[in-house]
Amino acid sequence: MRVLVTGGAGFIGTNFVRQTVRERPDAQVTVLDLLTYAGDARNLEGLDRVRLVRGDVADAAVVDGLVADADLVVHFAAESHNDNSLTDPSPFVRTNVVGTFTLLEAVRRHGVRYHHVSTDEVYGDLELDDPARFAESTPYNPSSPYSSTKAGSDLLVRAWVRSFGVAATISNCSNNYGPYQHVEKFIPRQVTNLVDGVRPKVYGAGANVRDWIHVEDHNAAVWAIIERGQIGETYLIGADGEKSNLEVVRALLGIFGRDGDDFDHVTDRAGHDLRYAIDSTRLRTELGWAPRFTSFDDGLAATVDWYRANEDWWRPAKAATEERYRAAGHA
Ligand code: NAD
Ligand code: TDX
Repeated sequence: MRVLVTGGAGFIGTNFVRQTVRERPDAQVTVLDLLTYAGDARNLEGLDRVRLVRGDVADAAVVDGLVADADLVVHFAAESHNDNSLTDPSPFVRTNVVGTFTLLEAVRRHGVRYHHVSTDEVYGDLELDDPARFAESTPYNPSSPYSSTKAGSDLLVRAWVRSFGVAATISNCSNNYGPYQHVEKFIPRQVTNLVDGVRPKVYGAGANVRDWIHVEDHNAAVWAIIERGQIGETYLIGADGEKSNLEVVRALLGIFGRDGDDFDHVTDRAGHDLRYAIDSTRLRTELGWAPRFTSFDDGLAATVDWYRANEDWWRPAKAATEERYRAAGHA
């Protein structure tokens, strides 16, 4: 099977490619990645059956040639960080909206199966005590330039399925953690601060809740949807991992043997979503998926070990990332 993976040099895409090569001897992988600040060619070095093409998902000529040679397209490429979307939304519109449009036109022309990787943030946020969680039927209500461009891209996919009969599925997943995540994101930022002896930085009061899932569980669900999902359908992916930001920071401080109050509160994010929570019943009952990483504490400890063992991987991006946070008032 010839698989085109967009964004395969980023966090989730890298883990997807590595997992695919490990578990699927029949897969030939082509990665299309622009290698922005968030992509790293080193992540794919030495992998068998993987070819990396540096290019833009919004470049119709490049995309057309690669899609023509694929049996399956899995679309991870995106501008993915909410804070960056508040500083400069423009690449979010181009990559997330125009990039998805460009891929959809190519899969339509060539009749190629397409899986669209999206986020639970398209549903907006929940109150802390809301008994309901996000489900496939929840109306879209995105808050940030990031989540609104992801929502727009999902709606394009739905329209291309209905109007043109494109063979697509969509997944909306909650917050991922694990190896190869950029140091701008919450968990790697705090882990690498702690390695450097710097206090973790918590936005506002820290009461915001995220529904954490290990990246390998996310990617196993993506494969389940590709293989057993119904064309035209959406599946929510989540592992019942709700934690407040304070709980996560305290767990990290514990791993590093530091006092539980040894962190700083910093300026909150504008429009900060309060809580995400996923009901993944459909994925579990219809497709038989279940998470393997059922202990967040164990998954977090393994992730910390990975960052400790791979300082040469994250170190080059750390200072510039913290400089951006200082400029935005989050340091
Ligand atoms: P990431 O920022 O780590 O990686 C994005 C990758 O896309 C990078 O390799 C980057 O170089 C590449 N890219 C950016 N613009 C491109 C362009 N124009 N053309 C080609 N490549 C381009 O992101 P991630 O966290 O791995 O997220 C991957 C996908 O999963 C995104 O679609 C995101 O919305 C979605 N998602 C992420 C999470 C999460 O917790 N990280 C949760 C749910 C869904
Ligand atoms: O230094 C920080 N301190 C802090 O308190 C940072 C970087 C973040 N936070 C908070 C903001 C959020 O409540 O931590 C939480 C998680 O923040 P991010 O890692 O920026 O993730 P989030 O905004 O929740 O979005 C993530 O999950 C959904 C991914 O970045 C998205 O790509 C995905 O769609």
